[in-house]
Amino acid sequence: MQGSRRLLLVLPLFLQIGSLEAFSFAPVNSAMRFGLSSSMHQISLIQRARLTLRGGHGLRMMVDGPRGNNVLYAKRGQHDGILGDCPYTHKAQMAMKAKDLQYEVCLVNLSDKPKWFLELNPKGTVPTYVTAEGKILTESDDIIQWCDLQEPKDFKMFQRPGGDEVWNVAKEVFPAFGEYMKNKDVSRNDELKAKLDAKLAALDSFLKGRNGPLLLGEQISAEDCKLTPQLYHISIAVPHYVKYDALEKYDNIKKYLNSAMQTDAFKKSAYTPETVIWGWSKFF
Ligand SMILES: N[C@@H](CCC(=O)N[C@@H](CS)C(=O)NCC(=O)O)C(=O)O
Repeated sequence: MQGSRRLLLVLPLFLQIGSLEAFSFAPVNSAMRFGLSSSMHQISLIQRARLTLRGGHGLRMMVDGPRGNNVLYAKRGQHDGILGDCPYTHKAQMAMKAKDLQYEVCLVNLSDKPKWFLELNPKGTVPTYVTAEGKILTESDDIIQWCDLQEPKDFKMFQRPGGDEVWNVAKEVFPAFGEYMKNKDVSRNDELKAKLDAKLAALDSFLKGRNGPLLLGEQISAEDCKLTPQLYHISIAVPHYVKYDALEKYDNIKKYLNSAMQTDAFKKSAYTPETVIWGWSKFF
């Protein structure tokens, strides 16, 4: 551990971090459908200070003290110690987990950004990753490119053949979803719903007949890291808030999402469906 202002505690096995109890809520239907475990957040999550210690798991904890190298700064969720909903952080973490990289996660309250975080990344965005060498990466694409330079170097995620072609179609989906979800003008609802449906239809027909199970075959690509967290949001937030299963008729998308969600990279980097719902609650 670097950084004199940080204190790392290795908790004995009989201690428990009280807020881990918050991880044990029941997964909602969509998560169960995709085999997502609500306990996955216990993996490699570094707890910030202010937690109550009550007995249990042998976890390492970073007591309030930001900064240091090999730390990924991510959005804090609905409680202390809960990873927040951010598809860009999820994208970066999927790539890091796909490469089996070890690092710490530090959760940042984006509603009340600490001064030290703004000094670290004046844009105030997550993911922010400080590499082991102290290089500060503030864009998820840069983090994926950095992952490509790590061992095993022959496993590349960025700019694989076919990636641009997939992304040309896939990139249209999330903005259409966001526009539909954030819309306050009731008279535009049908139009925006139809627009999202058209983008999903285009993606579904693009995926039809392709060799899977992932977008570019067996190995995770940068496009999987981008698209899976986005489809994950759509699969949860639309049925929850709009009572409409946007993916229902799109078997190729569902098949793809199911495969992507079964990867270790996804499971080790995902936040729970409840956190997705919490994240979108400010628009409803
Ligand atoms: N282009 C950035 C986008 C990152 C981004 O927009 N992250 C959101 C959270 S999902 C954020 O930090 N927003 C700032 C805020 O909420 O104040 C990337 O790909 O890393």
